[in-house]
Amino acid sequence: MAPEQRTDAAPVVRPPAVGHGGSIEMTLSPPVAEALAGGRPVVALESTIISHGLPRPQNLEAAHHFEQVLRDQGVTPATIAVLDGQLHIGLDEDALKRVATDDITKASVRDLPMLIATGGSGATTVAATAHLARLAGIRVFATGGLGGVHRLASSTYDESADLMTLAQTPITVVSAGVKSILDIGATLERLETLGVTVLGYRTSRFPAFWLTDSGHDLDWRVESGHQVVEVMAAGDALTRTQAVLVANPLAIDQQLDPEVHDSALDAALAAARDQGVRGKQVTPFLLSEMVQATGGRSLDVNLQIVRNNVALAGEIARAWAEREQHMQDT
Ligand code: PSU
Ligand code: MN
Repeated sequence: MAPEQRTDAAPVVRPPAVGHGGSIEMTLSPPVAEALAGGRPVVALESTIISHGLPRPQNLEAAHHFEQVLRDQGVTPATIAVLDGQLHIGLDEDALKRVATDDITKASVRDLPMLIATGGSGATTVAATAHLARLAGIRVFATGGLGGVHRLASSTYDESADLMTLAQTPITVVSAGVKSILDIGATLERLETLGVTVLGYRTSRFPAFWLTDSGHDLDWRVESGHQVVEVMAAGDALTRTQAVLVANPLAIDQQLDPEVHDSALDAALAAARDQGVRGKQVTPFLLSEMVQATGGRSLDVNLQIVRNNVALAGEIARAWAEREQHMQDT
């Protein structure tokens, strides 16, 4: 999938046609196109976290910071979004600003065809970002917390499309587990059913986003980015189509005070219930209630989580690029 270099605009790649819809054009930022063409490490980043997951103006600052963490490691960031019907893999400054300051819609994977068809714009969730990253040939993706099974799912059927997408997308996602706003046990059960490989990074317990330990045991633990890469390669050799989820916990001294966490969470869940919040508003609503209820402390912890995950994803992407290079040389 070699990008066509154009001098007047960002390079565009055309992945192979799927079905009878014709091929789709993606706009790769010049740094992303160059890194992919040169076999250098790239990490995908989602944009919903910028538009809906973090309050303004910290969100734009955070978006810059996450990208810088990768550049400092010699890894190219590819923040993904849909702008005016164009699939953008890697955002320039103007595009990042639009995602952070425009009232852009939250776009999951099912929304992508509509945005393309109508020239619309959307900030991509984990599901949509994973799908597009994969199409662009990116293997590693960092987020804060994956979506999952909501607490009242047995009556609301509210389960994030992130899970189904990970069942269909061979990509490695680094996440601090899933948020305690969700039913963590049910989410782990669904990940098992869906065939997603779950690895604890230097832990045998699934993290709970703001908290280091959800209390749920994991079957597998890895100690290094190189080990994750061995698992990815084995998955490829098996022609698996499911994702690898790397669960990266906060250090215990970085977590939100559990008492502050528990009371804020109770308040946030009660507010969502009382106000009848439904559908794709649920996750952004609960996140912003948590920021309010903790006096901003949950936000600082949230930023630390993403920073940690981005750094680990960078390490994995470097190990992956090294391995690919080695395979080519031998
Ligand atoms: N994790 C965060 N902040 C976020 C999200 C996850 O730390 O904003 C977003 C991600 O984009 C994720 C989405 O894919 O929430 C899940 O939303 P839903 O539950 O509606 O699928
Ligand atoms: Mn939902």
